[in-house]
Amino acid sequence: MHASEREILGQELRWAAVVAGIVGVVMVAILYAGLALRTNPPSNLETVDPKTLHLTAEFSEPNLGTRVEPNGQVTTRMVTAQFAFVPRCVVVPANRPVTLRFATPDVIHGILVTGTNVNTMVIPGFVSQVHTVFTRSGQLLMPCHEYCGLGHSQMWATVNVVPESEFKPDADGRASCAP
Ligand SMILES: [Cu+2]
Repeated sequence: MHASEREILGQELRWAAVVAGIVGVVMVAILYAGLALRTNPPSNLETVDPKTLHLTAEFSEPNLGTRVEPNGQVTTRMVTAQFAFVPRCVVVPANRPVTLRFATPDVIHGILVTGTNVNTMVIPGFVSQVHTVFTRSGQLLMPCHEYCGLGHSQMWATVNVVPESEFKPDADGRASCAP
């Protein structure tokens, strides 16, 4: 038995309506996530003004790089910008908790450290924070993995993981890569 042209057309229109409904639900979910929940890094909800972050506070140039806080906590701060990391190399101790903090003055970047579980987006307006322990020492590559413009492929930094015995912060608690 053959379906008539009219019956086929009716079935096609019903399926088109189902597909349009699915697309509509997905669009509503995207708009809700973008507008009501806001976009933020997965780690924490800490805001920073991208226009002034390099001028005064935590992410000003003298504060960048690795620093051992008075309580012994190791914190590494970097600015991720088009198209470089500042500083380009950071030194961290192996087998010790390290907190990495990133901020960007321009567009969305992403960072990962090869061979580790460090992987986060860096979104303008937010501080991205990662806690980790680097278990093997050596020079690890840290590329930008979120396309950020024409110089994206040139955007990478080095994480120099050194054994605890070679990690020697200065009197202010700062440690930097050897010149
Ligand atoms: Cu980038």
